[in-house]
Amino acid sequence: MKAFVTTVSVAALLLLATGSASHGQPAADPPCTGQIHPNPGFERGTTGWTAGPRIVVLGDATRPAHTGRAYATFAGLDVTRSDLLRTTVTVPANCDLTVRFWVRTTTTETSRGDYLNVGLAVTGIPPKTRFSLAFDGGAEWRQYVMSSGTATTERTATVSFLASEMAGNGATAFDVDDVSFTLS
Ligand SMILES: [Ca+2]
Repeated sequence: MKAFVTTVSVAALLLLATGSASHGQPAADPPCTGQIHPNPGFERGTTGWTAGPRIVVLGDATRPAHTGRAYATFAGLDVTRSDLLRTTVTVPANCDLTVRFWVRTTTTETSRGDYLNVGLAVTGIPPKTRFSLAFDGGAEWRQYVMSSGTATTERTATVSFLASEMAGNGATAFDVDDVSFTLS
């Protein structure tokens, strides 16, 4: 009886293995569609992100999120410090990755001091700052877009938000929400 059960288990395992093998066999390229980040709007805290402390916050009536309740916030404390938020996704071969994000800027500065550098690092391309935002970014949520371009091999893409502020001369806070990663 024991032997019989074992045989059945082995057969089931073989069946599973064969099933999954044939499933992945034709290796059809994954479709270049859809939003691929698990937590683009920070509603699940820092899940899917590497973040310093205090970056993800819950909005309130005076500073609501772009959508949902949560967003990421940087600087605005008028102390000398920096904060980093980043995440990495996989870009399948022959896919283009478009990253869209929203930023709201609250400032008492009248010239460039505190800043938020938004970088995109893609396999095979030197990392680059795509946006360097400062006090003049606007008090309403504003959308920014950047993309990876395509390649014939699978790549990783890392998006980073690096905020830097200096004490004195006013303060600028940058709020970030809905950082979507869409394949096309
Ligand atoms: Ca949100």
